[in-house]
Amino acid sequence: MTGKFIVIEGLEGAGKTTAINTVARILKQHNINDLQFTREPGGTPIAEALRDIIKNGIDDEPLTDKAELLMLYAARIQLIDNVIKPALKLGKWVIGDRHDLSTQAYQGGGRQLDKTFIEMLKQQVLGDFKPDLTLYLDIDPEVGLMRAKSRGELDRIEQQSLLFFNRIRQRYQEIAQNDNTIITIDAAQTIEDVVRQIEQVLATWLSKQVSNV
Ligand code: Z5A
Repeated sequence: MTGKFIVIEGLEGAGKTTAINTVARILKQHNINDLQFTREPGGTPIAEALRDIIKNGIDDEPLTDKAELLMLYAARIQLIDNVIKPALKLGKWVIGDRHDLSTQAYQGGGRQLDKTFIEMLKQQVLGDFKPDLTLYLDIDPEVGLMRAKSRGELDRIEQQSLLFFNRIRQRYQEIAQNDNTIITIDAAQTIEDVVRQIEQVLATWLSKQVSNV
């Protein structure tokens, strides 16, 4: 099998860290050991510098929604061209903590940036590149934010209103319903049940990949 790109998505506090560890463990059980982990925004020195600006801003200068969007795509293409595509070419499997679906949900749904503008940018920057599988961890924002808060200070994006996060969730759900490469996981379950659901979903998906070879 050649390398595949699997992405974990969801609101803050959805449990992406546990999901990433679960996916890695299952892949290893299937003798897929050559793994590359990525996170977005970030994952290269330039993309990490952009992540810092996106998450924390600089001084009191307001970061406009469009500038945020452009920085996200700049960081993404640095990561795709310099890390993800070379890894896939070498036959590695890439496990991504967020990818373009986050932009559709946060900047499209949350910030309500123009859909056509985002689509045009996506097409120009990413072309046909997309994950082979996305696991979307669906969580009520109130529950997710409570979990995230228990870890400490909230960043620039986490300080937005609940309405903002409800719009993000709605956009995630709409896109997931219409894309069969996205599988929704109920992240409100106990960690043990989330892990079990991911194990089942991934085992089924992997068996289909093997039979497609
Ligand atoms: N962003 C964007 O706007 N547009 C984009 O295109 C991209 C990103 C790519 C990245 O920040 C920010 O950038 C993010 C979206 C935006 N901002 N916000 N807000 P980040 O990487 O720092 O944050 P994150 O991706 O949201 O990560 P997170 O907050 O760490 O979420 P998580 O990884 O899902 O959380 P976790 O660490 O796995 O779990 C949180 C806690 O909950 C932890 O203590 C767990 O033990 C607990 N937990 C997890 N699952 C459960 C269950 N099932 N029950 C009970 N407790 C649980």
